[in-house]
Amino acid sequence: MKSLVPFRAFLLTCLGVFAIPAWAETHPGQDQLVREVVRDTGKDSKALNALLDQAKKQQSILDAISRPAEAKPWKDYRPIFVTDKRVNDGIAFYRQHRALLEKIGREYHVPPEYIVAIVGVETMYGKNAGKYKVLDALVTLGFYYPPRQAFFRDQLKVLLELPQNHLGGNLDTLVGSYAGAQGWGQFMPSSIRDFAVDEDHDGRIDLHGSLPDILASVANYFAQHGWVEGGPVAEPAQPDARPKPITVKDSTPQWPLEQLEAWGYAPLKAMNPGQLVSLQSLDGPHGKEYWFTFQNFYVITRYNRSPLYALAVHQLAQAIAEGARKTP
Ligand SMILES: [Ca+2]
Repeated sequence: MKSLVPFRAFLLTCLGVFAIPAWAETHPGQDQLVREVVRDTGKDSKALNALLDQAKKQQSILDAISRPAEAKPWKDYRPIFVTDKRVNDGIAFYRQHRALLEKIGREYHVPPEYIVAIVGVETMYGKNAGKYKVLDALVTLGFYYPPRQAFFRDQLKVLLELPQNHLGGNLDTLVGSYAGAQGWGQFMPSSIRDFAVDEDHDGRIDLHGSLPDILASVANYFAQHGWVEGGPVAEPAQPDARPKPITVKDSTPQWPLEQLEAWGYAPLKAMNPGQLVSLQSLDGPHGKEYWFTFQNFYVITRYNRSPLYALAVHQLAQAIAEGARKTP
């Protein structure tokens, strides 16, 4: 018979002791993590252990993180994220919430269509915000996933340290992605701590249930990462017969446009030749695609490091903006 009594409580009952021996921890490294959270926040160790004791390692989470969509080439990635349905739902969402979106856009100096595109790509406008318990996800990846254990352990620590009014629900019932990201914008705990905002001023940050909080938090994330109001995101580049091969380690703009032109990549429209750009070459449906990418593209990659992600968000945003401009 499977006992419902947590393992630690069972041990304590058996042993009749109140000190918690290191070997009694439910997850490897739990005691040390709890000590750090207690040290840094003064939170109660019993309550923290109770939360962690009932969190479960889930093999499905370890499986899910091993097959990210970003491993696909652009020609297969784009059709997953830039679909007619996602565009049309985004246009409808924009029209329905136009006043709120445009107010937030003015306040944070970020175009509303990019805010809409983010919640569209992340969760289909809130419809798929995740089905995993956030605690299970971060316990699984923070304690049982060596390739990125340090990162996820840190996110778990931040989650345990977040004030209750930043969570939009009780910690032990919150759900999110397999990676522990929450809400319509899929914020990791450190992003909730650093960038989420209480836009509706009710004293809580709720990225699950408050549309103003959800949308303004995405806008604030972009603003704090250096979005340039009115600046370009990505523009097609036309290679000449023998363009210089270029490898970029991330999409930080690092060359003046005229340098890339000298290397064999021409813009399709007039742009400031001194403007700093980077270059992406992607495997598109009709062969190689080249893109000049700018500071705002780099900002989108702060949300998700993949250039495919950033280009999908950009193209979805453009399609939504075009549709939303037309009369409903
Ligand atoms: Ca709020």
